[in-house]
Amino acid sequence: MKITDAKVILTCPGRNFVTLKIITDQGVYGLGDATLNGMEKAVVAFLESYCIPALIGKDPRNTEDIWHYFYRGVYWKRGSVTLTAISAIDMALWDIKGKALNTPLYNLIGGKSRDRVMVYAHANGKDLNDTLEKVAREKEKGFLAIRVQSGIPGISDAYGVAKDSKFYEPAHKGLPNVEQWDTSKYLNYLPYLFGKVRETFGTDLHLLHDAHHRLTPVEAARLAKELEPHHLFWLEDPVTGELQEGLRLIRKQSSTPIAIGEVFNTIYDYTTLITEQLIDYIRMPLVHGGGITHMKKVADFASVYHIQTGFHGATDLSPVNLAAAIHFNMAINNFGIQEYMPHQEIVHEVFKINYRFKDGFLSVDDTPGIGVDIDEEKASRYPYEMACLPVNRKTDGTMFYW
Ligand code: CS2
Ligand code: MG
Repeated sequence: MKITDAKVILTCPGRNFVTLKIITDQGVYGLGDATLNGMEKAVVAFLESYCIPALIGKDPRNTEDIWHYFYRGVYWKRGSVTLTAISAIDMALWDIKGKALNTPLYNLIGGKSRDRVMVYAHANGKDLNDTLEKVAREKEKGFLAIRVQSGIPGISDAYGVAKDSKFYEPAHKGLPNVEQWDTSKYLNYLPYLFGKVRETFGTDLHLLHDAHHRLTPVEAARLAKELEPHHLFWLEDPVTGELQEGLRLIRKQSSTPIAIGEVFNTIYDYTTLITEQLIDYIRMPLVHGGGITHMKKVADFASVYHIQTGFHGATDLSPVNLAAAIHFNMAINNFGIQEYMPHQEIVHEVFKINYRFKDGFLSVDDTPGIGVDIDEEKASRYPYEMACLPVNRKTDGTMFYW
């Protein structure tokens, strides 16, 4: 079997998505998600200028060798752009493998450890009452786990809250918007917010929160400790991941579970965090974490340290990634939870999906491979529109983490 062609499909049905399509001499093709929110064209350039020419003629079944060709073989290693391209290639090759063997992807990863995967929704309110209403709405839909984000009194643009009541999408057309941050106001408000959520919804509902990389280790330790009585499912990205040892302080101070790594791209970002058991969930998704080939190694390594998966699944990761993630999560033993922000209906004009939501879980059908297809004609109707993620400044004007 040989790769005869490959192309990148860049489309913008409501937001930009990058999809790699790899075509073989036996008429079978595979799809891989190559979307990197706000940096889409950098991935397109790497795929088109280097990866695609290098793929032609290779046997698509050789997933392990091809992964290393593009990881070990590329001198300038690691980083989100390189690994998103490698992830897309890997996803597409596994899609081809499943189609060629006429079996769904989960069967190639380990078969079924479960029939469906628990997911969590997003409740983003502009203030306390709006947040409680949004939690109630997601609970009504059947979600058993809900990420709670709220506007913070005194902060004009808190992370995770839509400007108006429409769909939350952080990337905006054109150059970055400037958002505002005040750690002290945030830290003073969060315990109160979660106390009210627990008071209103009781203790069975799984609650999650994303600090979005914005605390120092000692601030994160304070927050994790003060949230302990509310038994969060996890506190996400409490600190930026560059300083892995920064998580030691949080671990010493609190039993609140920690999830980190949606911006990570290889196992090397996790070595201290995993071997010192500083975290409880790995967030690194297939689309940015090296695809199935690499993420299986990461998940197996993490399982030795009682760490589970908790893949990133925001709307800026495409349906191809989400379907592949469901297959992966169905197969591995140490699955934790899957983020699920449903894409806007317009996205499903372009991507034909094979997964469905029921009673708080997602499941896929037995279509061979990943099971998602893309309608290239429809995709061509939504041309790319430059959009950037915001930047973030403290109230004194200091540039900070977004
Ligand atoms: C967030 C994301 O879903 C999450 O946990 O961190 O919404 C993140 O802000 C976006 O994916 C960035 O593009
Ligand atoms: Mg996050």
